[in-house]
Amino acid sequence: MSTPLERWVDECAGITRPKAVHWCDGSQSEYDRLVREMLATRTLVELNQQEYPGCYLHRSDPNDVARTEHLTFLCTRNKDDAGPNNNWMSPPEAKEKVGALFAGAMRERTMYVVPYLMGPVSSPYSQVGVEITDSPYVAVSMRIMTRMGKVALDRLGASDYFVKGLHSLGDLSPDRRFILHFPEERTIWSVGSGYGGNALLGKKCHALRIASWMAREEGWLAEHMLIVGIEEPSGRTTYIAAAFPSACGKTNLAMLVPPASHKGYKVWTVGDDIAWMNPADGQLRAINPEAGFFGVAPGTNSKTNPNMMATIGKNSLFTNVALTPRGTPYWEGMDGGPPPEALDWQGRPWTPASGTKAAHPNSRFTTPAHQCPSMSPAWESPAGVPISAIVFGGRRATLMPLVFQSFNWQHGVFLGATMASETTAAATSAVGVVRQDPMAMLPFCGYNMGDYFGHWLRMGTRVATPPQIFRVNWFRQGRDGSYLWPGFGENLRVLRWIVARVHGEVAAADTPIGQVPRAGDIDLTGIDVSRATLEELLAIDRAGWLEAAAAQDKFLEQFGDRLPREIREEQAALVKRLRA
Ligand code: O2Y
Ligand code: MN
Repeated sequence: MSTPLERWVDECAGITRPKAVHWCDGSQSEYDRLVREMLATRTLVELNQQEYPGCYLHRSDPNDVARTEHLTFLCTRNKDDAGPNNNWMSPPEAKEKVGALFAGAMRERTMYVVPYLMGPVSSPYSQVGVEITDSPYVAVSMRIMTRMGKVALDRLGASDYFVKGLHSLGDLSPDRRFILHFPEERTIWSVGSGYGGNALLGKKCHALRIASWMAREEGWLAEHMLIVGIEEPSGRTTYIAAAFPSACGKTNLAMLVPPASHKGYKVWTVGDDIAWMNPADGQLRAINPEAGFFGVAPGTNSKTNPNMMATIGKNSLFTNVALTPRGTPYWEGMDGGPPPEALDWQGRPWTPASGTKAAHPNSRFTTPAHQCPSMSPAWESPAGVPISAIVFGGRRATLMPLVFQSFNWQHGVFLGATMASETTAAATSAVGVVRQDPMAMLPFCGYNMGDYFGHWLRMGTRVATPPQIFRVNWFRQGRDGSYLWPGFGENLRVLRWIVARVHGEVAAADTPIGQVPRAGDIDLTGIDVSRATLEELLAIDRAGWLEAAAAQDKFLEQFGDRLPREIREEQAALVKRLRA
């Protein structure tokens, strides 16, 4: 008798008509064979194996270089359940329209069946998914990003409870590209893209959009958050989960190296992008559902992220970076400056005088997490790590102080709900525009965000000791446009204040927007930041905040009846405090 998985695979093969079906077991030999096949078809280019053992370059279609939010849809029976934060298509329309694109789509290709586990192997919080894909690049990337193959099949057994992802490259035309989510059926359909968040379905599609829907039904949180442990010289480790919109330095923060002035401190990486947080023993405990990093290459170097540089030196896939004559990868902002000549991300001859970027601004590496020197000993703990603080951050040149704390959980949810950040190149949208991005989940929340805020409010009542909530902003600029705060490793000074607050070891000043550090409580020894600059970083511009509150109001109003009363009350209370 066949299993539900086998029946679904047969059904998909019947529609897509592949020339062969391969069930991935996740073994090294299978990975090596797929790599060899891709080298033969030039889907991969071998990098210098002395300097980058086990590393390869992939060039995606030039029209397929980033997530495409305008082609990403939620397909719920009721349109309001998707909310104004999602594009919506009715399930019957989606199945008819996009089903036609899958018909015969794999005719000349092999269909790879990729069973995967999101989360540590024996964790009760982990989930099984299966991605069917006609892209061997996706199959090998999924082996890096998830626990893939036999381990997932063993966990699934004959159960029908798994997230189903059907992916085909189609013809890679943006006109026939769709990323569809059917949360009521725990199903994902993706066609027309072979890249990143559109095609590696375990990541944004499963671990955020589908999982956030499941989390609301089941009483947990699936969030776009890094997870770190801050170990102090005393040996105490405090775990923090932090949400930042795409390309705000989240991965760098997850792998922060303490500055020389901070002997005895360690920052342990648990995850760099996604946190699943479950109530247990009166706290929220977090797991990282992923097993790898899909990091942005440009700007990564041994100053911004030495741990990542150490991670990507072997067994990694590089996508849309430039290639030097030595066979090594290059991207803007890499150590050592540009090479005199290279092939750019599209394989065209390039020199520093070309006037174009050598690597695509959204070029990436896919690399195994276990290779990262700062990986926490607890990163695969089945029970997860206890979260003491939740941090919401964004990229704001003005207004937003370096750090402040919410008055309580409800106010903290409001701080998350009103997050806004200047956009960057990670998604295909304009760069440098302030965009409201609640909890950094706007592109990833798999349901109506009004309901999502309600779910967050309820979660605070489900645990005896909920995490304390903070806002941070590393990106404040002075009048001359220079950054006021050095960022990177020095952000530990801010995290130390957060840790001290969590343990009740430092006071704060009440202001209309929340609890702000007293300037003397952020340690400035050993850095070139004056007390006056720190005061500027912590100052509250009431008029600016009132303007921002009006923009927030407009954003929140779109959720209509679905916006919880508590969020309206917090908004009104903020304005009242600012006017007082
Ligand atoms: O552009 C893409 O397809 C990838 S976007 C991405 C990748 C890794 C982690 N986060 C993100 C994001 O956009 O948040
Ligand atoms: Mn992300």
